[in-house]
Amino acid sequence: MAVLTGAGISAESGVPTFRGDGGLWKDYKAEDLATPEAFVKDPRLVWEWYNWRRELISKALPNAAHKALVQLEIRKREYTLITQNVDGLHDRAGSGRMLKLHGDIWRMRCTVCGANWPDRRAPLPKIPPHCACGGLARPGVVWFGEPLPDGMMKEAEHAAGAAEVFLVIGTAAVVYPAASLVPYAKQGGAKVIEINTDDTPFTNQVDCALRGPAGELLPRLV
Ligand code: BV8
Ligand code: ZN
Repeated sequence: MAVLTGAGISAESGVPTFRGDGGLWKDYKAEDLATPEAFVKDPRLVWEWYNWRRELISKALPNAAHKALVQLEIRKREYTLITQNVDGLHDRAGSGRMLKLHGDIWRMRCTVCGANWPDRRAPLPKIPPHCACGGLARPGVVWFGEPLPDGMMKEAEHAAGAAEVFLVIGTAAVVYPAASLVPYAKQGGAKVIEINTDDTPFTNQVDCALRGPAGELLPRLV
């Protein structure tokens, strides 16, 4: 079994989704801020956004959907969680092995020496933060236009391709290459079940589209 989650699974924890109503921040769109160009142009603005998100996420709790996946992991020998989320709520719910396709908002990376470390302070005492070497630090996430961490997609494709059941939860399935895991699982012979409050480009291709909030539907499904 393999599971792909997106921002929608954290919506009921109070974390705004990317493309939903809460997805905007001040008058910026996520796509305009989550890019290397935006960071080079104005690291302080990008860090203001991440600082705001870190603070908001630090007050959020994993919801029943995150917890239902932990139950699934305990029960299923073959289980891989693949997440596009950077909020760390799967970790806090108790999920074990997971593939974080887009990185982790609670990690930082130095733009000079490449050091990579965890930092859970919310809010940050000073933005933009710096590395011990003095270099400018960036959030440990994958921005638009950046490649996913080495080997991550290969592992995710292996899990999706081998899965008998592939759950797609709370993702608009518009960001690539993550979204390509849905047709990939289908081609591998998986039964694909989508849990979403709305339609997605794959709704008419999945075996079962459950319409509603993950916090309600996933515990019942599990
Ligand atoms: C890459 C980390 C190549 C940052 C994120 C044109 C121009 C430029 C680029 C492209 C282009 N066309 C395609 C691309 C590629 C681009 C892309 O896909 N763009 C999209 C927008 C078209 N992809 C990339 O750039 C990727 N890299 O391709 O590199 C490369 C290769 C080699 C060398 C160099 C380069 C990198 C993509 C990663 C971007 N980083 N996040 C951060 O978070 O700060 S993506 C971001 O979107 C988040 O990770 C988020 O999870 C992800 C996907 O969004 P969703 O999770 O689906 O969330 P969304 O808000 O959209 O939807 C929420 C869903 O939940 C909805 O369906 C809603 O109905 C549902 N929902 C709401 N509430 C509930 C619910 N469901 C259930 N229950 C509820 N309660
Ligand atoms: Zn450094």
